[in-house]
Amino acid sequence: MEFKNLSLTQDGRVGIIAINRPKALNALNTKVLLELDAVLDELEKNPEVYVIVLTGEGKAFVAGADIEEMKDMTPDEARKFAELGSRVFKKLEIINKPVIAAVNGYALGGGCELAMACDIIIAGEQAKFGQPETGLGITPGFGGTQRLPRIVGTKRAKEIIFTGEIIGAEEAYRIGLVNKVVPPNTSFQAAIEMAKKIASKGQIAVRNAKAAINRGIETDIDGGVAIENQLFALCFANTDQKEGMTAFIEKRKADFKN
Ligand code: CO8
Repeated sequence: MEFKNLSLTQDGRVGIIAINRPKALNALNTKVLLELDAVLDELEKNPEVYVIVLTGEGKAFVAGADIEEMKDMTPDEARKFAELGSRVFKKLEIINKPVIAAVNGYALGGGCELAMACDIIIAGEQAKFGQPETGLGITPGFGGTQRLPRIVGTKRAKEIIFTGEIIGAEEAYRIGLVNKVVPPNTSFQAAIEMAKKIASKGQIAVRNAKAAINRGIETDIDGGVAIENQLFALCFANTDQKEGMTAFIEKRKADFKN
């Protein structure tokens, strides 16, 4: 598929999605969401891509859902828009490859929600995060009221959402919203480096670990451990496990094929 609002490129085993509406600070409208939906399908099926990096062109990661498009929506249209975004973000969250968000600027509203649906967030020092929706007379609509408290706890999430406060990268790191803060304009490079490190590991193991964490966190500890046991056992059904352990015994670097 040809994309107009984002680009898809590849660096080795890393698939790179860059949302490309810089004049509107990469605001998410229906077209962007549909392209994101399609690009994720493409990446999920592409056996050459092991890890995905998601970023935004220009000075913003994503400054939110498109206010222009939402302004005159009826409640029914707003629900459909919220459901579209939520479905695409869920696809991103559960896609069978790790996704790293490289956030160099604004990640606000739907942009913060998009970053939170990724597995890992790397922020440049000048990155800004927040859920300013209450200032627009709406609640977050792409999962912010659900993912933010799961990541930073209900007290901090309520404060951020109720006040609409915008926080910097260091504060986002302090509360556990981002994994790493790097110097300005280096988040993309740092994300690629981390992606390549992940791509050098056994990919069945990486994917099973992602599924175990995502599925387990939504259940109790016994259910979660049962999910882990199953996915752990499945690792023994492919050659990566044999290669990884044989390489250890033979004191050489593993050469994973999957
Ligand atoms: N939607 C549409 N256009 C936007 C958005 C946006 N979210 N953000 C920025 N833009 C546009 C601006 O209108 C402007 O366009 P133009 O040049 O044509 O005037 C251009 O991008 C550049 O923006 P600014 O001139 O404002 O740039 P500044 O550097 O001065 O300010 C800010 C940057 C602080 C990021 C500012 O643009 C801003 O506050 N943006 C809005 C942030 C926001 O409120 N985001 C939340 C949106 S709501 C949301 O995401 C809800 C998600 C769930 C939806 C569920 C649907 C029902």
